[in-house]
Amino acid sequence: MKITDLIVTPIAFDDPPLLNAAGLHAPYALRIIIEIKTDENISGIGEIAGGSAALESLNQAKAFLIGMDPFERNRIRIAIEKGFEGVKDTMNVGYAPKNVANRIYSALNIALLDLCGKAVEKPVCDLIGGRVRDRIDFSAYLFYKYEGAGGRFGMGKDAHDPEAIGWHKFKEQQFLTPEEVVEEAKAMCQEFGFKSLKLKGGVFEPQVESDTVIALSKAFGKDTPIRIDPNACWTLETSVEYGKILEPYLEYYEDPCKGQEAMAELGRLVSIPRATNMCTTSFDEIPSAIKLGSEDIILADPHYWGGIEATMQLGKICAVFGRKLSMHSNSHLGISLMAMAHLGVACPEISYAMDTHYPWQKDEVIKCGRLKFDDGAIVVSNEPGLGVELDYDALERLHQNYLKCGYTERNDEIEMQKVVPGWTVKDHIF
Ligand code: GKR
Ligand code: MG
Repeated sequence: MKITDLIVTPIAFDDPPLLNAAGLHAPYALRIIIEIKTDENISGIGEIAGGSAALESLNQAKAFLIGMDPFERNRIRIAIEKGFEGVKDTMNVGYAPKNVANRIYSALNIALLDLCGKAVEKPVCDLIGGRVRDRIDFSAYLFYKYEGAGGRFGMGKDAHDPEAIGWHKFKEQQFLTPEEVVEEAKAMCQEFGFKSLKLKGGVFEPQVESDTVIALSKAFGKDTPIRIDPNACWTLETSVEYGKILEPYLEYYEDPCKGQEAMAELGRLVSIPRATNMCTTSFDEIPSAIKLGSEDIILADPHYWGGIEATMQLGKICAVFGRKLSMHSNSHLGISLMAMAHLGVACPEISYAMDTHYPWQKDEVIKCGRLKFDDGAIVVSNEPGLGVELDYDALERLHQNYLKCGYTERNDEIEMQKVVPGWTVKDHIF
């Protein structure tokens, strides 16, 4: 079998006004859908974060793929690594891998595994060693949020989708206080069955966010695991102060402060497990992470660590060096959810409910429409590949969204400045 084409399609889908340490989500989230085609009429699909650098690099990657056998994933990876050697990733977020090759190969690896699975009629989890479980739990990803639906309905009181029902209607409300976040958590858990909670912090004064964690714990009880992620905008001192307060409530403390040194020092002063998707984000950073002791849990992500197979290897490395493994996420659709789920059922080292932004989205790009959570988990079937197919009409609609929406990069800081003039990430330190 030979690869004949790589089709790269940028898309934009509705994203509600969620708040984080970098600012505010724009009304549209950007992703790129790829499809690798072969001379045997079998193709594989993948999905990664959007932006012009990734778009350009994926289009360049085509040259390294054409004519290759999709089963030769190691050769393809080496060709991509050589082809993009030294090219820095310009993605505008702190947790992005430092080089383009890693992110581009991540997307290709997911699509190649989907393709190979479809060719041999096996699910992706079987190609990476086989499943160790049939279902993988996800956690409720809670955000402080302005009122509105995102997309063409935008933000604010008049920005509601008249057709939204159930959870989608509820999620258009504002969630800004501890009490409102408890309501959000209850509604999300009721709809999807999640049993763990993650609060995206780094938005308000730490006292408000600490009160929110405590309110969640009171509402859900001590047996519900809770995490907070201020995305490194708390100083070490603040992280220690609130770490001590939150010790009895947290399952893990995700990136409160910035950098491996500060996270290591935090570990000496506070006894909650520390997790990261910011200070240790690639294999290159593991030696210093181990030397310093900067985290207890690495939040893996097959979109950043070099794909599904590389993330399996990360699991083994984590086990050797006494790290645990959980999962990071970004605004995404069903192809990514299934890539994460196949990894989740196959990787023995993943021992926490994984993050997903999926409940915040409404659009889909796959034929079966929105994927369903079964009591908080995704059940991985024996369907070949990732088990999902591209819906070309939906792809075209979301591509048109991309062309019309006027966004080509994610920039939460600029979005926030539209609401709070002069707001900067640099000054947003607690
Ligand atoms: O979507 O606002 C967001 C998150 O803050 C995302 O950008 C982060 O990558 O989910 C993330 C995390 O740091 O865990
Ligand atoms: Mg995080």
